[in-house]
Amino acid sequence: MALVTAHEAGLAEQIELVPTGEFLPIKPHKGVIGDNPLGRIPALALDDGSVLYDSRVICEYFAVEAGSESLMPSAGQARWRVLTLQALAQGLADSAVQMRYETGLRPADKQWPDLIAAQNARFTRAFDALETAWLDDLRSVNVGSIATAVTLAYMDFRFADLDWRNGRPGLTVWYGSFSQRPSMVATAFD
Ligand SMILES: N[C@@H](CCC(=O)N[C@@H](CS)C(=O)NCC(=O)O)C(=O)O
Repeated sequence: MALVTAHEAGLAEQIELVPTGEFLPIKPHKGVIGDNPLGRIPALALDDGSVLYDSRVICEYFAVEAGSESLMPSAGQARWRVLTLQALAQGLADSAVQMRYETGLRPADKQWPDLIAAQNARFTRAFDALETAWLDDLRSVNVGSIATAVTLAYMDFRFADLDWRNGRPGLTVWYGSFSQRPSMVATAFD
């Protein structure tokens, strides 16, 4: 999300990416912990020595640095719609990352089926909300639509079997187009 926003803001070339290598919650990364006590990425170290963390904060920073009112509206109804869409997509992404740890990392005999079922139900509700309530908002390129596209890309990357496109034609067409943006192509999961 941060990198796509950086590209859309025209700031990508000013960012130096620092590879972390293997990145697991049970093995906190020493370098990242020094920058973010939560031990999570993304974290953005600024030239003045300060560090920003959490995608939402970094995305807003890029939008403000670029002076882009469209990427992150500064006031009014437009701002609340963008922030709420971003929160929906970010909440979905955070749950998906947790689900990845639960199903991909935790030993099978320690997994909790009720939690997995509840997370899957949450994914379904969020995909349905995007299809029924947010398609108009998704037409603009802003931190909310970017968060949505990146989260759907993550779903394709890690949870393709969930088949989020099934029964959601509007979201499918929207993502098919948005994912072709140079910012998305340049930062695609591999
Ligand atoms: N809401 C946070 C979530 C960040 C997040 O969960 N990042 C993952 C990247 S895969 C992470 O750092 N996981 C390691 C951990 O949770 O210890 C954000 O968007 O910045």
